[in-house]
Amino acid sequence: MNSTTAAFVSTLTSASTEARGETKAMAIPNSWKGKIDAAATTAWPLDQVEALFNLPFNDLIHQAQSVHREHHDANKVQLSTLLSIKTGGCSEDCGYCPQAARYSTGVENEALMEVADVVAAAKLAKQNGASRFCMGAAWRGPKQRDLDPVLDMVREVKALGLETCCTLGMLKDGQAEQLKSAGLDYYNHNLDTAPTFYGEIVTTRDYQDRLDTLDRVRGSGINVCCGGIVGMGESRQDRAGLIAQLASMEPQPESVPINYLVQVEGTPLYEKMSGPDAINAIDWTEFVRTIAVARITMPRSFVRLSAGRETMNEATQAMCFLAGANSIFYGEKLLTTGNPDVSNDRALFEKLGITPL
Ligand code: SAM
Ligand code: DTB
Ligand code: SF4
Repeated sequence: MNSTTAAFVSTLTSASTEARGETKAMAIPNSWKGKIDAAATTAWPLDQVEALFNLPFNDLIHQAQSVHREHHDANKVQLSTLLSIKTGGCSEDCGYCPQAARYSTGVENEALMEVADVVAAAKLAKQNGASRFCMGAAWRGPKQRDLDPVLDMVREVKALGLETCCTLGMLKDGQAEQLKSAGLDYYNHNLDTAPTFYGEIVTTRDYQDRLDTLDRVRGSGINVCCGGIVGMGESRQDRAGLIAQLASMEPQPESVPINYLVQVEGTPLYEKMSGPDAINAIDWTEFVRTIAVARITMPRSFVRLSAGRETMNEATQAMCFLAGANSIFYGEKLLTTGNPDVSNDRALFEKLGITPL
């Protein structure tokens, strides 16, 4: 972070102290816009991100909406449709994931889909109004024999006039370049949570593995889609740690999915968050805060209100849009779990005067 941005954030820090009643009411600097611009290319230390989280809710949302309007059309939301092209049976131990082979979640394993079936699903997504089609595979990472048919899928989906996205796990040297040549626009690979909490959620690969794949994606010229999950029992400091990592990437990710944990029976996190020894999941204000802090710290990124919308009411989703979310997963299914009906999303957009990008 450069000195101008640091000065601005230090205003926020003192404002949040003031808001706790220690001094006067918060004053929002008139000249903050230029300073926020600087944030797009500078690091965000953890304490400065925490300071944003600690702001009074109304101040935080006001700032997030102001940043949002500076960089985006406030009434447009981008629509991405997901398809699980290879389902279940995954070797990894991600504590949230219904597709890990080691958990009994009821997900049926399915081999890699035929290219023609993927293209048919993409056509339908386009007809329904999606502009991006995201193909997800339950792999630790693709072997070359897995990647070859995926390259065909990317080529054919791209030819339909859709933006293409893949999430296939960790990439080895040269794989991102092959995806780029096939026409891949975005690669999704999430940091999931803060480095300090990551070991509680996943042990079969580490944070550096995630960062290495993200470097390969960036190096190939593919746009980076990288975010995380909240509501996994992490602290506010961990949520700030995730956002600080994302916002400090140079350049920042073009797309930032913020997922609210979908609690799937059989996963360790279901037991932790819903079982007899349940700890409290975060409430809606904390989720909206996470979206707002992502928006302020990553002003140009598309912030996606991702998994978990099925358990959110319309008012919470509307607050997320107000806080700067400008992308959603659109279609009745995420990968293996549900998502709001297209007709419900259309009705919500109508009520809010939002149109698809
Ligand atoms: N296997 C690849 C990987 O892990 O990168 C790609 C697919 S994986 C399912 C994509 C992302 O979905 C994960 O990184 C995680 O952030 C998100 N995800 C998986 N299960 C979830 C759940 N139950 N709730 C919210 N997000 C979830
Ligand atoms: C992302 O951040 N969320 C999506 C997408 N990237 C691949 C996946 C959500 C998965 C939710 C659980 C499921 O449906 O299996
Ligand atoms: Fe496998 Fe990805 Fe699920 Fe982890 S999140 S278990 S890597 S499918």
